[in-house]
Amino acid sequence: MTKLEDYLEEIINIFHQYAVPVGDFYALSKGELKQLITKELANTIKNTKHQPTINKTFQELDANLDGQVMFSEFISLVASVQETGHENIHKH
Ligand SMILES: [Ca+2]
Ligand SMILES: [Zn+2]
Repeated sequence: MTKLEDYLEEIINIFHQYAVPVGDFYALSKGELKQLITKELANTIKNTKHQPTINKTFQELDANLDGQVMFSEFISLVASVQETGHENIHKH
């Protein structure tokens, strides 16, 4: 596999480490999302002890409002973190 393919698979693996099965798919509860962000995005998303920040992030990700964050919703967090990271590279 290429570096990019490895990276894409790793995002799935990390999601599965924190998500739990919900019917036919996996999803994150708010607590599980908080765990994932706290442990895996420790250098990127600060303030994870601030519950309103977690609540807001969860609400923004839960596009279909079912109270869970499924993989397709989770990757919008990955995309926005990367977008910020990319912008920072161009800031001097
Ligand atoms: Ca959802
Ligand atoms: Zn660029």
